[in-house]
Formats: sequence, structure tokens, C-alpha cells
Amino acid sequence: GPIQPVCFPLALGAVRAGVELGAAALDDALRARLIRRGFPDLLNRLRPAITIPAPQAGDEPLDGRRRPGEAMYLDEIAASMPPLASAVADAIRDGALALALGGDHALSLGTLAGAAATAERLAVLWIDAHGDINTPETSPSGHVHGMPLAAALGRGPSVLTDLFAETPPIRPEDTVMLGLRDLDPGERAWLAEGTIHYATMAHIDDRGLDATIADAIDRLRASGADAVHVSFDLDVLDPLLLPGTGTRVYGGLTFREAARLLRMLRDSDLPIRSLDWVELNPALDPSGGSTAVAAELLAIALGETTD
Ligand code: DIR
Ligand code: MN
Ligand code: MN
Ligand code: MN
Repeated sequence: GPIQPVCFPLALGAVRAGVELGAAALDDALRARLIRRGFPDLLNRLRPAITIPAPQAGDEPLDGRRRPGEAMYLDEIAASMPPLASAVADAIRDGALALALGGDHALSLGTLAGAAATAERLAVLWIDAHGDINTPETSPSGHVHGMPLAAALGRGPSVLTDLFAETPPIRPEDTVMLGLRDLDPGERAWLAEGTIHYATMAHIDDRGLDATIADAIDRLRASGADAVHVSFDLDVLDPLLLPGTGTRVYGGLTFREAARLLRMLRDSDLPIRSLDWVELNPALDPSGGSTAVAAELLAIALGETTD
């Protein structure tokens, strides 16, 4: 079916300039790649991108220190989400895969709200070095990009959880996380509650990549959810492969591991209706290599195949 890119050039959630450039860079690089490699069918499925305006930093520098318990740019970010949620919901209702191009990971507040609005019961696959289940109280950084999944699961400030007030709730038991290797103390405490299914990089090494992915797919399928949202934070990749992202953590996925994960998801029967591709910061990798890697993996996720 058709693919609807939705660009959302947000940097306030990461509090890091440059990540707002990722959305347009990804859209351009994806199209250029599909033309160059000769995948006209996939290119034909790709609709022109929609860009939803994201709030910008203005005159203040993006590296301000915060007060304890504060979430930086919380109100601006929250207020910007309903139009993004609507664009995602419209694309899904129109039969397209909603492809959100970021921008930082706070945009998942909007994409999850939009996807949840179109589903009876939405399951979530979160692929990230980080958990993104902080609240302002547990967050060491105060950065909202570390909080979107918490809010979608009902924890956090009401200005964020209210974005999900009119959607069926997303349940922790319908949530699967892959690639984790940098969790904050409050996030570890939540995962220790045992309801969210998660695989750290160490778990992937112990159990094996294929088995871990198969477990995740089984879990999502068995949830009974009628739709699955996949959120791909590019920092799940090893920083030696993709340095152009704001919160780099060693020990991430290789290109081939990520490609295999994406092929297994693509070839699964999961009802994936929406996909986030976030946290590319082209300013942190002027060589352009990170943008190229991000676009190559996206093409694989969308169905480019030389199998
Ligand atoms: C960190 C980083 N846990 C925070 N989070 C990131 O700021 O809450 N998520 N980068 O992907
Ligand atoms: Mn993230
Ligand atoms: Mn991350
Ligand atoms: Mn951060």
C-alpha cells in the first residue's frame, strides 16, 4: 500500500540543535536512494511528504540547565502534537503506512496518539538504546524525548497523558522494547515491575538476535492488538555506524543486525500501520554517512529487497 511520510522537524525534545534537520534529510535521501538503486515500485508507493510545523527554540540557546523535576519545553511540545496526531491518523485511515520522519523522539507523543486513535488496541514496538519511559520526576536530563512512551502508557504530566485521553489506552503488556543499553534508575524500576516485555543488547547477545526478534513478534501477535506501531530511534545503531545522533551509546546494532530485524518485521504478518524514524542529527555527522545509513535501513524497512 501507499506510504505517507510526515516530517516533523522537532529539536526541543532532545534540546539539541541539528536534529530538526533530520526529517527533510531523510525524505531526500530515501527518494534519491530509491531512484539510484532502481526501485520504482517502492518509489511509486511513496507519497509526497507532508511537513507539520514543529515549535522552534527561538532566541534562547538550546542547552539551558533545568530545575529539578522540570521537563524542558513541555508545554510547547505538548501543544504541537495534535496536528501531528491528526496527520498520522488521517494517513492510516486512508490506508497508508504513516511514516513519521524526525526530528527528536518526543514526536512519538503525536504519532502514538494518532495511531491509537485509529485502533481498537494498539501494540507498540520501541527500538531504541533508551527506554523513553522517564517522567519529569525520574528524568536526569529533563528532556521530553526521554518521556514519550511513559506518557503513552499513562504516566507523566497531564499535559502529555491528556494527549491519549480520547484514545484506547496503550497497555504496558502490549509494549515491547528492543536494543536497550542505557536506562535511567526510574526506568529500570518500572521495567522491574515485569509487565513490559523488553530485550537489552545483553539479552540479544545471550539469546541470539533471531530468537529475540521472534519472541518480540510472537509477543506482539499474541497481544491481540489490531495494529502495531513501530518506533525506531536511530541511536539503537552503534555510534561507530551512525555517529549523527545526539545520545550515542556504544554496543548498538550493526547495519546487518538492524537490516535483519527490519526484514523480519517486514516479512512478519504484524499489522504495522505506523512507523517513526527519529533522532538523526545531520549536523553531528557532516560526512553525510549517518543520513545515508538511516535512509538505507529505512528503504529496507519499507520493502526494498535484493533477497
Ligand atoms: C535519557 C536519554 N534517558 C533521557 N534518552 C534518549 O534524557 O531521558 N532517548 N536519548 O532515546
Ligand atoms: Mn528514543
Ligand atoms: Mn535513544
Ligand atoms: Mn536527552
